[in-house]
Formats: sequence, structure tokens, C-alpha cells
Amino acid sequence: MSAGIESIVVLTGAGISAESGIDTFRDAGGLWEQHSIYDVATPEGFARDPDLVLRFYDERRAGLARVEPNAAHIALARLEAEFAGELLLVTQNVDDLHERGGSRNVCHMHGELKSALCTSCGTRSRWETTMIDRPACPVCRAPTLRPDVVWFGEMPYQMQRIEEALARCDLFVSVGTSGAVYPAAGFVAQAKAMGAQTLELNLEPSEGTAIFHEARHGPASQLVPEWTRALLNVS
Ligand code: BJW
Repeated sequence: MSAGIESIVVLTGAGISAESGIDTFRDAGGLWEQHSIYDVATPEGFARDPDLVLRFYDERRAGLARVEPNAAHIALARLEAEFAGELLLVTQNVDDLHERGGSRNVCHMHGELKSALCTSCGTRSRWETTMIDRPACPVCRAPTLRPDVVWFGEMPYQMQRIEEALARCDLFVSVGTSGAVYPAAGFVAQAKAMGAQTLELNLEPSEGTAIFHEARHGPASQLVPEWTRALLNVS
């Protein structure tokens, strides 16, 4: 699957960070077994009980200090550095493991744990600490920060950039995502309709597995380095 490939879109999901120790959402014991989606991942849940939501994200942000990128993140960073064509790495993940694995150009379509969104002035600011204590927005000083993540019913970030890349890519690769959440779950069909080859790398068949031209099942830390080494033709 490497001959004539000039443009690649890689989509990653929670499964790529699972072996680093970050819980996925829908696997057994995942985040949605521990918390209700409606309570912690919707604007309505935030309006109802902001303390619950701020604490949930404060804990996950603090947890980033206890995890490290794994071989899959590192392999994608190497691909970015060595692939001669165009690569867009789109992640649904709000962690920073792609960046810490060495990727420079990461499109966080569902936002980032280390970013704050001010609901008063709309500014997005780098944020490393807590929000439960209602810190002031660095720009307008209002105590109205929320996690800069995309909840159900909200528009994901950078959709135009992603859709343009999907339309011109020769290869679309999905890594570690259940294919349960749109619009990301629809990317494979979009890319395929425009003529791209499509490859799934996931622990188990995703909800959309039948749409892919090829699906390989196993841990991302094994499948991703195998795929990138073959594409780059290196050992
Ligand atoms: C491994 C592994 C290992 C484990 N190795 N693999 C069309 C139809 C129906 C509904 C909709 C629709 N379009 C939109 C909707 C509504 C909604 C939606 O999708 N609902 C569904 C539930 C049906 N979507 C939205 O509301 C989105 N917004 C929107 O659509 O705006 C309008 C719009 C209009 C037009 C164009 C564009 C947009 C927003 C969705 C926001 C999702 N937010 C969350 C929370 C983010 C913040 C946070 O982290 O808390 O994003 S929900 C959660 O799910 C999170 C994830 O990014 C996302 C996807 O989860 P992911 O990554 O796939 O994780 P899992 O756990 O589901 O799967 C892990 C996989 O890894 C599994 O398959 C494992 O097997 C595998 N795995 N270990 C490899 N070691």
C-alpha cells in the first residue's frame, strides 16, 4: 500500500494512547463506564454541574504528567519527519502524547486538555493547571474558563482543513478509534469516495471496519510502527 502515495491523512483515537495508560471511552472499564457522557461531555452537563465537569477535566489534565508517548506516537512522528509527501495527522484525542512523541503538526479536532476556552471573550489559552478554582481568563480577566474540548453537539475544530485534506489524500489511515463518533467516523467514507485507499489499524474491528479497503487488528504500538516502517521502506 505504499506505491504512488503522495498525500496521507492519519486519524487517531483513544486506542493509540491506551498503551500509554490513558483510558479509552468505550472499552470495558473506559471513561464512559465511569461517568455519564451527558454529565461530563455536553454543554448541558456543564451548565448543570460545572464543578463536576471541571474536576473531571482537571483530573485528566493532571494525569498527563503520569504518562508517556508509546511506540505508535513515536512512529507517527518519524513518519512526519521522513515522509516526502504531505501528511495530516488528525487526532480526536485531547492528550498531548503526539506532540511529546515528536509530532510537530497535529490537528486536535476535539480540542486539548492543556487549553482553556473563555466563555466570555472566546480566547483559547494554553492551560497547565486547574480550573475548579475559577481562575481568571489571561485576556479578559473574567473567571469564566472551561476546558477547550469539543463536547457532543459542538462543532469540531479545523473541519475545513480536514475535509480539504481528505479530498486530496491518496491514503487514509485510522488508528485506535471505535468509529462511533461523527464527523470523524465518516472520514473513511469521505476519503474513499474521493479515490483514497483506506486502512484501519485497531485492536478489534471498529464500527466502520467493513468500509475500509484493509483492516489490521492488534495493538497500535505494534501495528503503527510496522506500517510506517513499510511505508518509509526502512527497518
Ligand atoms: C486500541 C487499543 C490499542 C483500544 N491499540 N486500538 C451522524 C449520525 C449520528 C449522530 C451524529 C452524526 N453526526 C454528528 C452526530 C452527533 C454526535 C455523534 O457522533 N454522536 C454519536 C454518539 C452517534 N457528534 C457530535 O456531536 C460532534 N459534533 C458535531 O457533529 O457537530 C456538527 C457538525 C456538523 C457538520 C460537520 C461537522 C460537525 C462532536 C463530537 C464530540 C466528541 N467529543 C468526545 C469528548 C472530547 C473531550 C474528551 O476527551 O473528554 O470526543 S466524546 C469521545 O469520543 C471523545 C473521543 O475523541 C471520541 C471518539 O472516541 P474514540 O477515540 O474512538 O475512543 P473509543 O473509546 O470509542 O474507541 C477506542 C478504540 O480503540 C476501540 O475501538 C478499541 O478497540 C481501540 N483500542 N486499545 C489499538 N492498544
